[in-house]
Amino acid sequence: MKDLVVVSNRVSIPEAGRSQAGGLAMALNSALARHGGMWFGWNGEICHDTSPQPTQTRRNGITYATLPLNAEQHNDYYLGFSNEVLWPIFHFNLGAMKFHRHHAQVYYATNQHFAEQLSKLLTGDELIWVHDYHLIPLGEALRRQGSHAPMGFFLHIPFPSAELLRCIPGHRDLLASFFAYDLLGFQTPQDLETFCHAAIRILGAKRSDNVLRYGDQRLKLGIYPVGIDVDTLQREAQHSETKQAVRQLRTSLGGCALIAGADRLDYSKGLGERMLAFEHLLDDYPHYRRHVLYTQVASPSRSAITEYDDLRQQLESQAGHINGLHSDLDWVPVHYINKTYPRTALMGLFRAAQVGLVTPLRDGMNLVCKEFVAAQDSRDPGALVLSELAGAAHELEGALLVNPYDPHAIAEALDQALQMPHEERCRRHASMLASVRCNDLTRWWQRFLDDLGYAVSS
Ligand code: GDG
Repeated sequence: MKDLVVVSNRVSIPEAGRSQAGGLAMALNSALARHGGMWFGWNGEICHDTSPQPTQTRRNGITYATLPLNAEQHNDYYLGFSNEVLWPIFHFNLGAMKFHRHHAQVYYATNQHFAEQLSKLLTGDELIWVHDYHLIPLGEALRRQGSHAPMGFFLHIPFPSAELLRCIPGHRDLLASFFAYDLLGFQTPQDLETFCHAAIRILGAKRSDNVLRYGDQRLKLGIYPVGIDVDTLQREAQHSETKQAVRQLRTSLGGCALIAGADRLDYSKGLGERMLAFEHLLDDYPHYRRHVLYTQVASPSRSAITEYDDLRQQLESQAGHINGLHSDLDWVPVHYINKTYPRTALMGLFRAAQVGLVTPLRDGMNLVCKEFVAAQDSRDPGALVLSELAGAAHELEGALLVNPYDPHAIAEALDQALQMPHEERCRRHASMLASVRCNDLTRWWQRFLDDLGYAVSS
């Protein structure tokens, strides 16, 4: 069996006694534990070296080869081209794009540097799985280093239309670089179709079913919706009920219905529109005043980028405005929290909520809504209000789907969710839980690696 090499922009090495941060990290660790192998990427640090070198750490049979970024790479590759060009364009937000030719050059150079460093660690008998938009040209750079390994790429975020892609200077090269991989995975059928359309239209690629040919390169495409570890999250949510903080949260509700959201603080998550929607709920349905609370956790993210800092200030102002206008001495309607909580606390928050509010303006998948479903007590589940522009909307038919740009429509859906009869809540929740179980996290990585031609031992 070939060893597996996972490459992602960011790698967090598990530390003894500390719970693993994200579900996705747990999934990739479990894939690596099953196959043996290595996880390569940035360690989150910034250094002064011009050519940072990786260091290797072994944990539970997995090698973590991580390297720092230098200041230029951090500014131009990570903050610049990845997060001020690719992230906004791939989320259909042309207005947030800030292109600098030098950032694009450093993006390619950093991918080349990663490929050179990674190549030194490869034996030639591995299967390589590259993740996300920071590393699109990595496969091409590895091929230049002489790698013939089976190589797959998974895009966690949406793929933009050809017209938007064309706004990125150098988009032809970027698009062509996908063809260095053997398998390209997307979250939804729509992303796969927009990619094919762009490759055919811009590059003149030829399609036959889910295979694209460009010159002598052949690229297989597939759909792999990312899921969650349902059993673990259900256990955490149940267990959270014994925790004092969650008990205090329930007591503090004082009989009010709780609407809950928890997201990275990112303009793609539609947080401003959500605040407006909650304000419309209080204005248009005044009987909810003093009977409903909205708690929004917005965990800090990419704060070195101006748009993210502006959004933080905007949300503080919106929450302050709603509370200033609507609060009473014994009732504060919005709890806006700009910090990162342990995952168990989030699961406790979701379990205590009558409504999960997840309204990204665009999202590759969105795991929060799936986590909300897993956290519910199936005897008395909450309802989910979900953006129709999240990848997860393709799977969660039991959610109340809304257009995230329409705060009045979100307020109407909130009203419907708050009034939803018990029988309907149970029916919708059962359907969503079945779907979340069907496409769980293990199935995601197993299907991807199977399709990459790797025999996964069960
Ligand atoms: C990208 C794509 C795709 C949030 N606040 C806290 C916290 N979170 C956790 C959530 C969830 C994760 O962060 C966010 O995942 P999402 O899927 O919602 O969004 P992105 O971070 O944008 O992820 C997305 C995903 O990749 C996977 O392919 O679904 O579309 O954009 O797990 O629970 N976690 C903790 N504290 C917080 O305060 N511990």
